[in-house]
Amino acid sequence: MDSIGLLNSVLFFSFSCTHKRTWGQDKFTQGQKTLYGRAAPAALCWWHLHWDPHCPHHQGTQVHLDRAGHCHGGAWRSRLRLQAVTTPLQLLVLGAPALPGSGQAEVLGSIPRTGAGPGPDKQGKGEEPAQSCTATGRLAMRWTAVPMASPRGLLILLGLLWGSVAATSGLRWPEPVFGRLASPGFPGEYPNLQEQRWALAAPPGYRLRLYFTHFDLELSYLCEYDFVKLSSGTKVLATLCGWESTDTERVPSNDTFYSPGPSLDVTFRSDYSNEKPFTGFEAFYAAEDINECEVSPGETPPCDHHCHNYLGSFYCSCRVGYVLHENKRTCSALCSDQVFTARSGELSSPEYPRPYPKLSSCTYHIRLEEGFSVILDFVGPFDVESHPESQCPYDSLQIHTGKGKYGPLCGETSPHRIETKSNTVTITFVTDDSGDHTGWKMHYTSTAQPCPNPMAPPNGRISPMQDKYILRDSFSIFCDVGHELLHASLPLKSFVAVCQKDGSWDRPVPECSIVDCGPPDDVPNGQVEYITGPDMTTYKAVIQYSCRDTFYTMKSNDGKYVCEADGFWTSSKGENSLPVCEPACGLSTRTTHGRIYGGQNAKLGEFPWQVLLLGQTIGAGALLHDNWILTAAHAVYREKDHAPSLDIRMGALQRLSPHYTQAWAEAVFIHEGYTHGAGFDNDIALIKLKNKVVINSNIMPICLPRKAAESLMRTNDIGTASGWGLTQRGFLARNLMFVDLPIVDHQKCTAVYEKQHYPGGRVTANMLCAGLEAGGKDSCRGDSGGALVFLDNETQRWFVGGIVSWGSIKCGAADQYGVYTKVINYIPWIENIINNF
Ligand SMILES: [Ca+2]
Ligand SMILES: [Ca+2]
Ligand SMILES: [Ca+2]
Repeated sequence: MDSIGLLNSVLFFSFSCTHKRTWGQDKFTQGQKTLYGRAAPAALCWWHLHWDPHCPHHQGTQVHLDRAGHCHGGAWRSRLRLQAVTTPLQLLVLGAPALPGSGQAEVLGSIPRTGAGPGPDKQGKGEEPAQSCTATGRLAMRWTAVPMASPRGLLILLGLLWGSVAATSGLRWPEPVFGRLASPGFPGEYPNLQEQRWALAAPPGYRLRLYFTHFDLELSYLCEYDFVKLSSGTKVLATLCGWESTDTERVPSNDTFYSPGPSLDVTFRSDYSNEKPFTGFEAFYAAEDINECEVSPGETPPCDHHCHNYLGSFYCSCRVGYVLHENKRTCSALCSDQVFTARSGELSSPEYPRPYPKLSSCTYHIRLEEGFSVILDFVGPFDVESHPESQCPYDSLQIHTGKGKYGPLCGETSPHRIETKSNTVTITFVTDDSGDHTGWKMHYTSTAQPCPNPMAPPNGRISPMQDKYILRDSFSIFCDVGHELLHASLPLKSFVAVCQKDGSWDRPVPECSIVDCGPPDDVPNGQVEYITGPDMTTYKAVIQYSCRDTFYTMKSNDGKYVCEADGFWTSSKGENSLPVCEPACGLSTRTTHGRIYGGQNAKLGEFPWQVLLLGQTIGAGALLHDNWILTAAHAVYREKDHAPSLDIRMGALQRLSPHYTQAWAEAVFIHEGYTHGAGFDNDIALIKLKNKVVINSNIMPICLPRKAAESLMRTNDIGTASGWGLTQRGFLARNLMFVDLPIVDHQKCTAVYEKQHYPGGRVTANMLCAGLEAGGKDSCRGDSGGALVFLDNETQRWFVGGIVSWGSIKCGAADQYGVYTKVINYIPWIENIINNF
């Protein structure tokens, strides 16, 4: 299979059919090549061979056409094998295999021999100058694909294919091929004028191994007289003669000979004479598997990736990411439809910079948003198989945009930058089945119309800062501390502008306006002063709250507030809530202390917490804070459902005085443990006022007892009761009266009332008793609900220790005591109501 005549030259083939051109151009350099075409049934197809009759390398070229077919996807897939050899000029068409539905081949021409140029057989072996030839001649071979006669035909074919598979799977081994050859008369002298030929044949995929155990032939120059010739087809493997090797003649000695294919011809010849007797030869042969996967250095391996030998043949497989081409040898890369959407990136031929795969068709899509324009820059070595006179006939790189196309590109010169002016680019890379070239690599970038560089507003900054902003680029504006984004007088939480495809920003730049906390809220009974400047309410402005007069004290903070960056007035404690001006409690102008018999007229400001309740009966209460009244449950029980009818008066000494402060009840809260008419346990109630009363020296709440107050209300400690109740004379007092009373031992008081058998008159732990054993001082009817107050020495404030509740019918009688609701037992109840209503 020497192919001197085609060394370094190129023949071109093309394939066409009546239905459709299915295979473009192909080329053929040397050795053998399998061409593929796919033809629909009944299509008429041609293979065209183009060559140059004046090219010495094409002369003496012989082309073998071999044909087989198999069914694929319902159509016949025809295969033509072309083999170039150097021996006599004719075109051979090998017999078609007798497969059903296979076609017929017809030779329409042959390569003529022209006289020009030396014949290839005259050339020295392997010394052909590197030169390529153009194809101008023309040879056509017609091929008809005949449809199958019936579906049964297909079944027969499949059966045959199955049969061949079965043959290789070990069910039917080929018959062993081996034997012995010897010269006539061996081991005696061989006769003259002998010509004997052995045609040895091995099964397909096997070769023949032959070696000599004895060799003794007449020696002649170039073995012209007697010889043993080993050949395979037209190829002579060895010509042997003599008994030992010389410069020009060869004996087999210990050599083992292998046929290149499954056949080996052994020819023995002797001429008319021998100078002396020669004993001839003895040889042995056997068939053995060809390991197609083992190739000598420099030879092309039969498989692209992995080769797997087996008895009779071999097969190929591919690495991950590749698929075996239908030629069963080539590994095509799985490289179609790769999509790139980033604004820049890199793409390259598969395996770059190692040689790219054969018979592959790669597509790369760069898809960017409209408005972008893709720029392609080739980086690194560029090497795509090319042809000096034809435009990229083998491997080619093509670039398509919506507007145009670039390429095909091939060769070894890196193409220049391509500014596509398009946002979508498709790159196609198609390779044929030969050549080792490293391919290409490109870096793509994108550009778009730039937007004008943004300007930061005063007191604001831009992020990120860029030299240039193009499509999709964005920037934010951040205001300095104490400033906020404002657009068209409306505050913005954040601001991001995006560059659009026409090179404009999608929204205007806002301003950074100083934060304004606005006018501070009013504090009831308080006032505010601007410290920083008149009516200054912007960032860092300071205001100072203060309570209106000495009867109010500020609670929760010192009243200094600053306008912070978040737009809120904030105290030094970090609170946004307003300070509270709470009324002071328990302040009295009273100076008289000590024991006074009977009641005594009170002066203005001595009992500023005293409240007169005029409902269905007369009662009393004590002001708590500036909108609550503490009283006895029995005193307001009848008003609990008609709170608005309760007439509440404060700030007057005279019960009937027209000068008083009027208040109205919003709701009455009776202790849930109180049962009217069934004793006086839990005799406590709260009245919520509709409006807050203004505190002054004549109207001021009483304090609630502190935890430590228990120690101030022990037996014999003095409390003071006040009210307009019945006096010793049996009338309601006109002027507010008060009386100092000592606390009575609780057991003693309990025992007194146990003796009396009052209906429901039982002293409980929620009560305390006060009065003199001798009598004469007491609270009485009409005083109900009034406060029994004690002075807290530590705070110098008065607090409410008891609420006038009940007692003997004969007020002030000896051995009888007034009974008061023990307020300290109800602090949680009071706080719960006041905080929740
Ligand atoms: Ca001879
Ligand atoms: Ca094999
Ligand atoms: Ca190639």
